Parts: sequence; structure tokens; C-alpha cells
Amino acid sequence: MAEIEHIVILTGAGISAESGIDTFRSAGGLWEQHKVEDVATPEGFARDPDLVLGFYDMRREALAKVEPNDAHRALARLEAEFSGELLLVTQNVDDLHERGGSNDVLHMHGELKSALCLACEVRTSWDAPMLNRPPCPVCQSPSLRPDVVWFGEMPYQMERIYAALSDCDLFVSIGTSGAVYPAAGFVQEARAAGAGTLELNLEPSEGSHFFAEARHGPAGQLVPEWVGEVLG
Ligand code: BJW
Repeated sequence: MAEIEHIVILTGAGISAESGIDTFRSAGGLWEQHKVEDVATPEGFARDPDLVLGFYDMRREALAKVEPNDAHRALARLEAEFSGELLLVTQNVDDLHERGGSNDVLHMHGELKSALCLACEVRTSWDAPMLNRPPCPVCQSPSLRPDVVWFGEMPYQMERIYAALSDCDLFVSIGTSGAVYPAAGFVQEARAAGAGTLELNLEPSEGSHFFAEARHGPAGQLVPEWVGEVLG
């Protein structure tokens, strides 16, 4: 394998599937159980805040019952042992990368364990229900919403992500369907920068053909194997 110095990794719901967290678009996944326009748009929240707060309370509570898997742990090992630069970007709102040992995780779609106050706009660490309208710890207004990125909203830290993509020599996409932008476009950004591109997914994603290499199977197996190859 040629010398690799800068790696950008993008993870999606598939990396947490073997931990027992539902993906979005699989059969029986979250978008079959709930209408996306009801629970993952600002308009849905404005229409029925109780429905949305309850949906995210349920998912936050479920986090306590799951554990990181071998794929999360392998990426933590990569962070600890890789001598080059690594940026781990996740679309996931769970905390399994952190609990698997990763210290630097960019949550581009926000986090279940964070609250955003609509009154003072401050983001605070949060591990309790929101349906009962608790006060914001900063301004006391009962105006908290889940600190997650819904359709039509701007994902977090896009400048940092695009800068890393323009400077990477390998982009790896793990467990994501490639159905949601801007994340689905990262592979083309990396290619334009001359980087190698690798997909690790259970099955070919929507953008599989954009990747120079694709390996298909469970993340819990593919990710530790790939990390072993990189670390030699
Ligand atoms: C396994 C596995 C195992 C299973 N091992 N693999 C038309 C064209 C282009 C764009 C748009 C358009 N119309 C509208 C847009 C924009 C829109 C968009 O993309 N819409 C699409 C529907 C087309 N995007 C937005 O609105 C975004 N904002 C935006 O664009 O702002 C403007 C902007 C412009 C320019 C630059 C920057 C910004 C915001 C998107 C927000 C997405 N939010 C959600 C909810 C977050 C909170 C929550 O969790 O509830 O994010 S939606 C949902 O989808 C969630 C996920 O992060 C995201 C991606 O899903 P993911 O992770 O890929 O999951 P799945 O289920 O789809 O796939 C899982 C994969 O794993 C599958 O392939 C399985 O096979 C695999 N798998 N088990 C390995 N064991």
C-alpha cells in the first residue's frame, strides 16, 4: 500500500447496526417506522413538537442499552496508532465512536446527547428527556430542541470537513447509503483532490460507483481488517 498521510473517514448508521441501533433506510429501519418529514425536518417539529421530542427521547434512552462494536473500536485504534493525520466524520448522532475509544469525532449531523436552545442558541451537553420541556441550563427558557441536523438545515463544521477532503490522500466511507447530501458528495470532493477512495458497506451504496475500491460485508469485520492493513 502506498504511503498514506492524510485520511478522512465518513461513517453512517451502518457502523452502529451491529450494536443494535436501527439504520434509517433498511427494511424495518427508522424511516419505515416514522415519517421522515414528521420527525426530521424543522417543519415537522413546528407542527408537532411532542412527536419529535418523544422520538429523540426514545432514541437517547436506547443509547444506554447498546455498546460499541469492533468497527468503532478499530477506528479508535487507528486514531491512537496512525502516525499521519486522521479526521473521523460521522453522520451518526449516537456516542458509540466516543465510547469505543475515539477522542476526536466530528458529528456533522449533531448529537443525541446535546441540546440546542432555541431562545439563546447555546448548545449544552444533555442526557435527559426533553418532552417535559426542561429549562435551558443557560437562559432557563423551556426552549430546548435536540441538537441534531434535520433536512433543510446546515450540517456542522462543513468548512473543516471540506478543507480536510481537499488535502487527503485517502477517503473511506463506512456504513452509509450515500442517499443524503452533502455527505454523499464527499467522495467526489476527495476524488477531485486526487485521493484514493474506499467504500466499506454491507452492500453497494447509491454512490458505490464513485469509489475506486469497494468492499462489501459487515462493518464489524471489514473495518478491523482494513485498519490492520493501514497499520501494517
Ligand atoms: C451496514 C451494516 C453493517 C447496514 N455494516 N454497513 C436533491 C439533491 C441533492 C440534495 C438535496 C436534494 N434535495 C434536498 C437536498 C438536501 C438534503 C438531502 O440530501 N436530501 C436527500 C433526501 C436527497 N440534505 C440536507 O437537507 C442537509 N443539509 C443541506 O444540504 O444543507 C445545505 C448545504 C449545502 C451545501 C453544503 C452544505 C450544506 C441536511 C441533511 C440532514 C440529515 N439528517 C438526518 C437525521 C439526523 C438526526 C437523526 O439521526 O435523527 O441524518 S437524516 C438521516 O440520514 C441521518 C443520517 O445521518 C443520514 C444518512 O443516513 P445513513 O447514515 O447513510 O443511513 P442509511 O440507513 O441510509 O444507510 C445505512 C447503510 O449502512 C446502508 O447502506 C446499509 O446497507 C449499511 N449497513 N448494516 C456495514 N452491519
